[in-house]
Amino acid sequence: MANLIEKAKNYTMNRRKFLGLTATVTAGAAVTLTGCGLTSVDSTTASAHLAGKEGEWVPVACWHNCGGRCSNKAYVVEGVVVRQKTDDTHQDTPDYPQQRGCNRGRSQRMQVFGADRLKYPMKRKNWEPGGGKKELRGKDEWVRISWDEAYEIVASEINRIKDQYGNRSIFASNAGDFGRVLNLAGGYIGSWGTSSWGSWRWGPEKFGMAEGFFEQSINDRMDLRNSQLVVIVGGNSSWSAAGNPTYHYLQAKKAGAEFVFLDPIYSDTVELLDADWLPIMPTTDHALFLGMAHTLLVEDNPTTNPLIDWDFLNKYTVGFDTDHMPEGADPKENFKDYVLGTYDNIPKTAEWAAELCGISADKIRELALRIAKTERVALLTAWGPARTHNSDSWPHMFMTFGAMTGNIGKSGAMTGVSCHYSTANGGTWLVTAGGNGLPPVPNPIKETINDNEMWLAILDGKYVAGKNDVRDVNIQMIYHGPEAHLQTRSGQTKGIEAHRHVEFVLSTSHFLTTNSKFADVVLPVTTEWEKIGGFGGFSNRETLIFWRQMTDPLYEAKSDIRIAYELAEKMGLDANKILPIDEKQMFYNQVSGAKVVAADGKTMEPLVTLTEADIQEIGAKGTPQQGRISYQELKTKGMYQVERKPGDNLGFIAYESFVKDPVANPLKTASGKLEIHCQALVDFVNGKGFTEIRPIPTYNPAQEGYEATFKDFKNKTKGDFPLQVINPHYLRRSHSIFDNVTWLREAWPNPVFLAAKDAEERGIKEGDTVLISSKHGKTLRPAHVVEWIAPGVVGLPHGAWVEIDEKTQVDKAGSDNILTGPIPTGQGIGAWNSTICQVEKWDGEPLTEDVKWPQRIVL
Ligand SMILES: Nc1nc2c(c(=O)[nH]1)N[C@H]1C(S)=C(S)[C@@H](COP(=O)(O)OP(=O)(O)OC[C@H]3O[C@@H](n4cnc5c(=O)[nH]c(N)nc54)[C@H](O)[C@@H]3O)O[C@H]1N2
Ligand SMILES: Nc1nc2c(c(=O)[nH]1)N[C@H]1C(S)=C(S)[C@@H](COP(=O)(O)OP(=O)(O)OC[C@H]3O[C@@H](n4cnc5c(=O)[nH]c(N)nc54)[C@H](O)[C@@H]3O)O[C@H]1N2
Ligand code: SF4
Ligand SMILES: [Mo]
Repeated sequence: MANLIEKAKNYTMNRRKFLGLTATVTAGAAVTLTGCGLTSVDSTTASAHLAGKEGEWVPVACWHNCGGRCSNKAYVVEGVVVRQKTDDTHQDTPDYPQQRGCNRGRSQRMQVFGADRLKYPMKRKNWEPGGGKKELRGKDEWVRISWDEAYEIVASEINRIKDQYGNRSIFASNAGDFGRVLNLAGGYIGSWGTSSWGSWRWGPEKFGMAEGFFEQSINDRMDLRNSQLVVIVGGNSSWSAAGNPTYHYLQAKKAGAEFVFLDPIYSDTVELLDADWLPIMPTTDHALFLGMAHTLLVEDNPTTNPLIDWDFLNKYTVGFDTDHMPEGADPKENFKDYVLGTYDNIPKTAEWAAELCGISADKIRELALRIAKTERVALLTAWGPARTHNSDSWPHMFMTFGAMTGNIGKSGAMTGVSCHYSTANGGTWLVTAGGNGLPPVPNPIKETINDNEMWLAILDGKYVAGKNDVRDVNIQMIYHGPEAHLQTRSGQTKGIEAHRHVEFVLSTSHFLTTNSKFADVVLPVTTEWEKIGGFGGFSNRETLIFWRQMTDPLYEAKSDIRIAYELAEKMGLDANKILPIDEKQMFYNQVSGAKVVAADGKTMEPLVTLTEADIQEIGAKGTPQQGRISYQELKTKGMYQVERKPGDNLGFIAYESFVKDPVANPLKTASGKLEIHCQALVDFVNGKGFTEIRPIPTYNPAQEGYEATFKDFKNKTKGDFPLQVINPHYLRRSHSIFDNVTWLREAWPNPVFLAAKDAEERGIKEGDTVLISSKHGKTLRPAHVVEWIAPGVVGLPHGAWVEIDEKTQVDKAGSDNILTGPIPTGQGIGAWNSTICQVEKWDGEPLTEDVKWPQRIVL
């Protein structure tokens, strides 16, 4: 081992050798070494040394917001991760499937021990108090500093800025644990947004949808097998819901369900399920559903051709027609008359919808009738279609159509969100982790700025705080914590400008991410592999993943909360408020507070058996308890999964109690019913102060949606930005995370997906470097010319780290948010899938594959 450590230490000596190491990593053969603050050694040396030696499988964290949550284990020999594996704790069956990881999780060691990990605190070379050549942010050199100097700089800048401009001049869009010290120091302005959910975030609870939360809007996976038809509006689980969801869909298929997808992409999921595909133009689903509603209204005859579930509408909803209006509402403002065009003279016919959405009127009618004539339909949607401007009424429309067709609250019939961790498996949690017991440190400042407006607010000095409430603001410090918002929020071009505008930018980070690249001071933080242990959140309802520490903190990295604590001490604040209990106790609280569903299928009881010896081993205070799994077994297995069987009492039917007895179990709306006319939704959305909606689900075209690609929509003349660009969540990354991992760069190149027709019209061939331009920015990518995306739609995978070329000022990395605009609408939706663009052949230097680009190794 001594030789191995020596060799690795030498590698850390200089940058060139580090780059050499990176090449080894790229070749895919490196192992990782821990315990002495080192990164990688070449595989021959390591293998020779470690061959035949016994190690241990350690359950390790895979903690990203990736839509999955899987078992991940590292085989550790003498502190070296030799290989990784995933769930093999039980046989894999459709009813009781393994929780297997994806290729990102299996590459996790290349991230944790990457040669590009930040090793020391550092400052920008030209930084000076107050800024110092602020325009160099993003391109300056870095200088190593001690933790002491780092705390000194951060403390004095926070104090200087708050003395000079007040605490309202400090901005953090997700401060995480560091927020505790900012709060102790008087607080900061935060941000808000609908992020993942688009218009599903808050609006739907106003009209009665999604009892509890979105995961309770659909039935569970076992019940999905009772559906005869599954209609999925924008959803590609095989890319964006890793783990078992696609497998669950497959079980429904095997049980006899037919599948239809409305999606601009003929995805791997559509192909796997041998589904019917309707290539809809992004941002137009609402129009298509109105066309279907119109079809049903004009063709329905309760005796000869029953297509609408009038009983359901009459008993469970208000606002569908004049006879069923909520108290005090204008009777003209009903859904039926809107669809028929009674007052606006625009019947929302299938032909009207076809113009707007790109699906023919015949196909729209056919789908409407197919749904209406099938007894048990699952109407499912992921969030992609809702991450569009002005989509605030879209969930309302979707629910209304579900109600019209009676697909709510019954076995095999459901209408709701199938996305992220609850894709194809809705319901309440059957197993949960305990809280860590850390009391909050409240932020004295209650103001927050919408994500879409934050960069503009920094540049222009004002923001919208609500209807008729525009406020002045003077942001002079930005803090970046566990988020990648300069990369993942709209309007990145403005974001970069904003970062060069303020007096101080601080970032805590694992790598020189976009946030950190544009900062003045960067502090290295530990990954979960270096922390004490815990549970993975956002799993599926049946599974709880447990992980434990596998290495001491690497280099000089510290956790955010430790940094907050030490900074508070430096600033003379009451640091004990930051960490009133220690990290071991926080870990213990999560374990002892974990719960699992009892035999009755309802009550939750303790999950983990803890003995006196276990409590001592953890080093916490507590009392022994009896649970379902021993602490020692949990430490080895790394997970607990509730075993499911068809017909067990652990299933879930969304809205079941409401549908059984709407009087005894009303929804949380003013009327207690599903509100197709919903004043609360109007008050909420219009109250945000951006745009306005009506109480019934009317179609509101997106800024930068399909219609905006035309100069003259009537004559179908295209404008300067004739294409729509959407951002599929991509297998290489979890958002921006993993983009720097060379194994994944090699496995998943990062092209732009172009429809063959669009490519041909532009003389673009497979592999050509193309320039993608929007109103807001420009980026380059190699073209991948495909038949599986609707002509007119461009697929730019989400999350690549921006890389502005100094000569051309064009991004080379395919950063999605270089193209998006900072435009808040409605409830402040992150409206990434409503962006219009042009694509052309690039006549500059062609791109090289990004797997060959140098890693961002600093110091
Ligand atoms: N154009 C476009 N933009 C989008 C989307 C889109 O489809 N298109 N999708 C949106 C969606 S759905 C989402 S959820 C968001 C995601 O937006 P973000 O949450 O901003 O994205 P992540 O890349 O997950 O960023 C997490 C960051 O936290 C860092 N991190 C992890 N752990 C720690 C820690 O302990 N301490 C510190 N200090 N840092 C840590 C990671 O390294 C990473 O840089 O992106 C949104 N942005
Ligand atoms: N690999 C990977 N998986 C992830 C993530 C990741 O970054 N990488 N992120 C996770 C997170 S936080 C989230 S929120 C989820 C997001 O999960 P989703 O919202 O499901 O993900 P997307 O890939 O953005 O979109 C899904 C589908 O919607 C389609 N679509 C886009 N716009 C429209 C539209 O206007 N109408 C219709 N009908 N379809 C449209 C796209 O073509 C795509 O097939 O993914 C999670 N899973
Ligand atoms: S799906 Fe997510 S949690 Fe599972 S292995 Fe992949 S990255 Fe890790
Ligand atoms: Mo998300």
